[in-house]
Parts: sequence; structure tokens; C-alpha cells
Amino acid sequence: MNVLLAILFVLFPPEDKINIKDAWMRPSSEKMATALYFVIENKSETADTLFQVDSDLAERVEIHETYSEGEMMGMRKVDFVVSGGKSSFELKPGSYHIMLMKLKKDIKDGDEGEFILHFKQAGEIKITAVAKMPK
Ligand SMILES: [Cu+2]
Repeated sequence: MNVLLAILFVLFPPEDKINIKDAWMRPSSEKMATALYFVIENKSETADTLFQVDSDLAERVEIHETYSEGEMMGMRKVDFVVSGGKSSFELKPGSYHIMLMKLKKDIKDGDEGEFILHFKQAGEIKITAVAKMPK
């Protein structure tokens, strides 16, 4: 790192560009599935991409979208979601969500779970989600 960059880095440390808010999941039972929701707040100028979520709670974790075809509603896996620069992206019921499949244990109302979100720009972000019934 050159000296000027080093000085700038000390004077202006990079602030958190991605902030995760309101993380929650639906209570569910072992071997069943559930969904995780949160708001991605992107404070940087550039878009960032969430492409992977890790969790010890479930055998498999996927990013899903909900879609409708005629009167049918379904959901399917997507490879990533993009949060635009200076904006936020909400994962919520009936829309994008993180699908937790084959839960390793029961998730009861009030339980907390840790997740690692992988962003292309911001890297790994660790979050804690609380289980609650949807309003
Ligand atoms: Cu799903």
C-alpha cells in the first residue's frame, strides 16, 4: 500500500457498506423447512450481490423467489439477489427469502440463529435472526 493510501485509510476508515436489518425467521420443526427474511441496506454507491448464505441450522440453504403463474403460486431457487447502490432490498414473505431446508433442530418462537451472508463486494457478514410468527 502506498503511503498516501495508508494515510487516507487511517483518516477515513471504510464504514460498513452493507447493513442487515430486521432479520427474522419462521418457527418450524426438525426435518422441515422454513424461511429467513431481512433487509439489505446498501450504503455504498455501487450495487452488491448476495450469492450465498450459510447456516448450521439446516442441511441446505438456498436463495428463493416467489412467483405466480396464472393462479398458481410457487417458489424457485435463484443464484443471487442484487441490492442497488444507495438503496435497500427487502426479503419478505411472498417475495424473496432464504430457504432453510431439512432443519437440524426445531426452531421455536424466540429462538435465535446465526447466518453468514456472502456478498461479492462486502464479503462475509454475520447476522443473528430471531424466530417469530409473521404479523
Ligand atoms: Cu422458498
